[in-house]
Amino acid sequence: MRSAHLPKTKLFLWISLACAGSACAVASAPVDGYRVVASFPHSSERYTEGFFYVAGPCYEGTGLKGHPAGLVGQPETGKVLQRRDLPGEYFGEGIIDWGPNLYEWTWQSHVCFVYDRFSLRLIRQFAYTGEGWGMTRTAKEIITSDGTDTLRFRNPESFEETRHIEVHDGAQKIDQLNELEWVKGEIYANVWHSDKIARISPRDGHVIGWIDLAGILPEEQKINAESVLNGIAYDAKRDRLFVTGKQWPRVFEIRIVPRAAARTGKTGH
Ligand SMILES: [Ca+2]
Repeated sequence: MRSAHLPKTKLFLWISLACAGSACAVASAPVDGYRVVASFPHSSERYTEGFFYVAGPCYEGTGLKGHPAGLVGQPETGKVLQRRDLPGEYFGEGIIDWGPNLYEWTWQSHVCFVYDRFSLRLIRQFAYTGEGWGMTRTAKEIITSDGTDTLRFRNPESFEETRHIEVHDGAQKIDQLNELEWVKGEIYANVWHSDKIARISPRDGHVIGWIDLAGILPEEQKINAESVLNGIAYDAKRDRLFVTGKQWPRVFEIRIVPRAAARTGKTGH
């Protein structure tokens, strides 16, 4: 175990960094920091539950009953270009594109809506069991979270589960996995009520590393205790990584850097 060889002071730091909401664990995976390279406006009205970027616009799914919607936005200005409100009884959650379509699922209603991505016209809907939390996709599959340590891979044509993985850092289960993003062959998942993003192997669910985003949004800019990190979007074409949170006033473009570089201001490579 890597931490067994660390001095006591470093071991304490290691344990502290590993505490992510209820998923407090002795981490065996390394912890990186971040550098903000740009930031953009984001409406603090939006209770972000799903977030992704594709060829120009960014897409956002928002929750809270009475305000749930699928939004098409302009990343640089935060301006909403199109929106599709969900009926008031639904709580919107994760969102992805699939070909010409847009999928948006719901927290406890067991309904995934499928829209035409360009007109936001409703095309069909899927039913599923369990809760809906985060959603992302690979070239062939949908990946979903449900607040546990389990990530499910789904057939995009049927929404049926094809396999699942259980996320763990060493022997410790990592649960409360929420918004997701597929980044260069890894699954990024932010852990609910924490500043941590886990980088997860899609093969066996082991945590490859952590990104600690502590301090990215000043505490005084958080509306309440639920105003937490919950949005990861990746622009694969330009290798840009964006994060935001529930009712956060900004979207941050970040670069992952070693923690030492994050503290000293040196970006390194
Ligand atoms: Ca995402």
